[in-house]
Amino acid sequence: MRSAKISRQTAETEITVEINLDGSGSYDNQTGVGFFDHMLDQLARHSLIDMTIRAKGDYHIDDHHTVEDTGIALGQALAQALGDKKGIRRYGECHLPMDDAQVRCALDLSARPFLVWNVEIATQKIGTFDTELVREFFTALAAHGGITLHIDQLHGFNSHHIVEAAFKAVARALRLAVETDPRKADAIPSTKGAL
Ligand SMILES: [Mn+2]
Repeated sequence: MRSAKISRQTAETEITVEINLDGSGSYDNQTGVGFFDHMLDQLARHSLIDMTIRAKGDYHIDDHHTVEDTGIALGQALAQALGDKKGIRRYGECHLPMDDAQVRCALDLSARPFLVWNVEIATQKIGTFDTELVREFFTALAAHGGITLHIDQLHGFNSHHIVEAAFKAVARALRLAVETDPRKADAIPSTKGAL
């Protein structure tokens, strides 16, 4: 089983992330930020990566550090669980519709972190959640997971739908990318021989 556990503590947050890439999409995510938990649950469910996350942060300031640092820890866990990346498909993509919203994700588990973010979220808040934190999360995930991550919104007007479609699109793309390619299960998917 390709799994990892990361514990990360700073003056701002205390986070534990446990994942299993070869799971069934079970999840138990408690970050103290309700809408964010809902999104992390989507990420697990639709990637089929088992995910248990516990986070405590400096909520008296705002949710920024908690969301960003969870992205860092989850990225580190992904990189660790992937190891040398032998046998994986490496690339994944998905066009994901959710009612009015459609979001496309294309990603490469390249070890070359890069986020392309063409998403305009209609409102500043979803409930009490600051929508600008979605980009912060994916920036941290790409940087620490070593992911070339492209997220493009094709359309949509409802903020909840747009953000949820983004998380689900990334989840489905991630599922493809981390899965084993049965035609080449014994090799690292790069002409360089390393990723
Ligand atoms: Mn929802």
